[in-house]
Amino acid sequence: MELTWFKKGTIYQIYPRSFNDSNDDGIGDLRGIIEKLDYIHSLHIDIIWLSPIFSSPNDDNGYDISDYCSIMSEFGTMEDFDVLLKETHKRGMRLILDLVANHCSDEHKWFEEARKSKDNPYRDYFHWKKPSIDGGPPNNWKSFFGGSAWELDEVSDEYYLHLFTKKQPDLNWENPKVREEIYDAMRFWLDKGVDGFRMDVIPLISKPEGYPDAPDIGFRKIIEDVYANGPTLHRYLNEMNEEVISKYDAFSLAEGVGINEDTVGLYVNYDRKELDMLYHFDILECTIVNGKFEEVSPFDLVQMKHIFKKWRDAIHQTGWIANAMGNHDFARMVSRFGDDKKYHKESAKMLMTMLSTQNGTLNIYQGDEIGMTNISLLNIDEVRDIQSLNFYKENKITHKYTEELALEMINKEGRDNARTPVQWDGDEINGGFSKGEPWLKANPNYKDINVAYQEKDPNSILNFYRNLLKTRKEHDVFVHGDFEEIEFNNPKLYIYKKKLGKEEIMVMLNFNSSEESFDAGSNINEVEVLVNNYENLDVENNNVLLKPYQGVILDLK
Ligand code: TEU
Ligand code: CA
Repeated sequence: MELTWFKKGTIYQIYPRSFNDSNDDGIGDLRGIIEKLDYIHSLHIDIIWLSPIFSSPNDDNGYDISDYCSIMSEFGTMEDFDVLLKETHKRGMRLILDLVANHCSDEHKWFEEARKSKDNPYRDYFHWKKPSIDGGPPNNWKSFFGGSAWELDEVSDEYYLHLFTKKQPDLNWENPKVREEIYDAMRFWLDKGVDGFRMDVIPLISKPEGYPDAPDIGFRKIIEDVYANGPTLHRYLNEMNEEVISKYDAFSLAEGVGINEDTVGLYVNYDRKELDMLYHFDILECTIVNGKFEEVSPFDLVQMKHIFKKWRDAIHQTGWIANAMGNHDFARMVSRFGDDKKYHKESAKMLMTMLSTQNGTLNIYQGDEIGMTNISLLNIDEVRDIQSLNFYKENKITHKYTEELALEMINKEGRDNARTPVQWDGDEINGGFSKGEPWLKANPNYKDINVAYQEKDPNSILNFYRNLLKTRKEHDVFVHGDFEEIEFNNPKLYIYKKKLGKEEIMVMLNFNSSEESFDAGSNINEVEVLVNNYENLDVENNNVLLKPYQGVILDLK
């Protein structure tokens, strides 16, 4: 297997709205990103992924696109984009865009036309159905963001499908014209020199024939069995690859919603020529039992080890995946999987030590490199995320939870946690993100957690990430290799050895806030320490004593 640039590369995800605001209107923008390219480069990042930057009424912050070939006015101009691309390439980095092709905005020309009449030439770009006998929606499908997935269009007395908000009508991929439109948009950006796409909810593009009711199996299973993995999906992914992606030096990174270890191969196995990689939801959702704002389970390390192992085995030597512990849709990784108070620094470093030694392409989300944490929004007026707002509204009707509890759940799981402005400087207003009023408030802890302070501190999370990512570049065994698990059922420690040709490393991670010891099995006193989030490693004979949240990588060869 060849370790191509996109396999070995580290991806840094930017959520442009929250990254850096160059003109102080409170919204991050492309010029703001350009200002920070040297910073990103200094992290040893290879690939930048931009969340959607296309024209959009921003019902879902750009995941509702009204024109696939123009830039959202708040973010800047096409000229800004061209500069951004050029400057990214100049630094030896690549740039990928977020292709939202399952749905578009209801303000896209296609939908505005389609809703005019039943015989409009664009009608068949979307999914339309007559009401059920009682006049209600055609089936029982629920939207990801609450309520029915169907919206009645008064003009034609037909419903259209929207798996997300009603301002995000699903595109009908069975229509060859739709596919051609999307492929043309992809070519437009690839011809400019873009290096690939992250593909939003791509497993959902093919709908089950006849739109059957979903069985009562819980939302997560419904996604897998009903919404995702549709009958024509793989034909289209193959077509997209053949007609577009494969013609360029570019790659596809799919959002693996609704995919499990049994189906992943159908998407990413090399011989199928569909997608280059995907990131799955099992780690991101491992504390979310069925869906957001329902049941939450405590973080369980052994379960997480099983997940990593399961996915590793599923694509072993046949395909490729990417690994992420955070993105713009989930609460902050250090708050979820580590300790964002007493052991903030230690746990943030340890978690990335783990992620960077899992097989696959490494995905990092903006702000995690300084250990940004969840925020406590004080009341519902401070909440911006449509998913959280819809949950709150729905709860006002159902009264399932008290209003206090609903807000608490939003603060724990809501997407705004990951979307607060990046904390550049502790001495500047809004953490240096903007001098204007930010669209979502900055986390007040920017005074302690910020890039400027961490630049000066050699032991900061930021400088640790730099060293870790640089080390990863020098050792392919971080990126892939054969695993040997040690003490697999230990609920506090995650220990493994990895081997690739002549390279061999040992990774030792303590997920606990107390010291933990284990028997290393052989003498590791003499070996080189590649990475360590503490100054020392405590070894006596074969016995290793790991400090709270200590993470160490040893070079065994
Ligand atoms: O996310 C798809 C998705 O499955 C999310 O709805 C996810 O389940 C949820 O946020 C977790 O509770 C993608 C984008 O990443 C997201 O930002 C968009 O809102 C969504 O698609 C619609 O485009
Ligand atoms: Ca701005």
